[in-house]
Amino acid sequence: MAYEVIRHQLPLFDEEGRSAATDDEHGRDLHYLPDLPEEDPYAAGHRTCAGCGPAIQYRWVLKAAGQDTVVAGPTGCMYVANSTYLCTPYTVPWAHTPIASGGSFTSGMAAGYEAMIRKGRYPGPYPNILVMAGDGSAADIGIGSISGALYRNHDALFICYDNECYANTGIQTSPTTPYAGMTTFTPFGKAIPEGKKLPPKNLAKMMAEGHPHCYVATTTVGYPVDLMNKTRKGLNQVGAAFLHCYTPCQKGWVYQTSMTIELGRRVVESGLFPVWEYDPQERTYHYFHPPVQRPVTDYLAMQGRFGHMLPEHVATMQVGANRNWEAIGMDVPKTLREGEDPARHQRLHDEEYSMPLNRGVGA
Ligand SMILES: Cc1ncc(C[n+]2csc(CCOP(=O)(O)OP(=O)(O)O)c2C)c(N)n1
Ligand code: SF4
Ligand SMILES: [Mg+2]
Repeated sequence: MAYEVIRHQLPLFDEEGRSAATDDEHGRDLHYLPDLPEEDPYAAGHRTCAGCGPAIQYRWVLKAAGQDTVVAGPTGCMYVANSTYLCTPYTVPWAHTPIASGGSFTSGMAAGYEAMIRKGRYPGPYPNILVMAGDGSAADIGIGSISGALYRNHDALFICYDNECYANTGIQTSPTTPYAGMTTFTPFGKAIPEGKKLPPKNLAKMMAEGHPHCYVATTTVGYPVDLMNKTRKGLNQVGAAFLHCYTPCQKGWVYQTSMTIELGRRVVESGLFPVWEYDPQERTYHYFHPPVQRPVTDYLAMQGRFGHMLPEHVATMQVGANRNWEAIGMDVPKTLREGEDPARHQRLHDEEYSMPLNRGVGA
């Protein structure tokens, strides 16, 4: 006899007033998160850097998922810094996987739970099953195993926490490192003054276009309610879902540790990381149109990894951002179009955006 597989349906959070700071009854500032769940499956006590974007993402994703959750984590900062011997921040079951096998390991977990529930060997309900893989894993070394899991439509949520580098091994370039982003493998110099020459891999669009039956979305740590709701939508989907989350790495990007959330908003407001959702039923994309449109310099100037950029590199970056604005159906304001001209940035470079000497990656 086969038993029925009962699945959770997690309610969505209210998005109203998410930009308003509120105090709860205890006087703690919950900042635009009025519904923040008290439960913390990713508790304090890990060893990530101060201001670590991936750690913030882990905390919010697991708050959204709740206690009936099992988590996998391929090798990367969020494995190493969270699994010190005899110490763990997780209050839910967690397992490490090799960097290449986040997708296959997680699909095995999903298939195993389904089989055990059907055979009456696990009482259910079907738990929330998710994996959070770095960009080196999800966009590069382990992309095949995640694509396979999405294609086979295992009932789990596959998340890429994207800090745009191989952080754990010393800030090397990954496929999502942006154009001109300095890493230890893309230093700038006379031969290659921009540092990184290639544009980033469009991971989320690859996943949506390549697996049209899956729920796919992008988000950033700048929009906590959006991140938590997309986590819940991905888990509620019966079948595979993929979430690509922008998560700043203060060590690799060289910025003030308090600016992680601000960067998560500015990258969207400067057109460099479009936030969207792909609906597999309608087969359509829903794009978020931010209320503010900024020049890319508002974003670049906050980070030491871009401190070497010359006017022509900034102009190239603005060209990419402007094409993104057009792709998501927004007008490109005149000032942003003017930013496609390197001569405009020479003045900004001389007068407004002279940054302190770059201290180097990891300093
Ligand atoms: C097959 C394989 N190649 C290389 C490594 C070495 N390695 C361990 S962690 C890591 C960086 C992973 O980068 P990412 O997935 O982006 O996670 P992050 O460290 O940035 O959090 C690498 C290359 C490995 N563990 N396995
Ligand atoms: S190096 Fe970057 S990703 Fe790794 S723990 Fe530090 S801030 Fe987080
Ligand atoms: Mg990474």
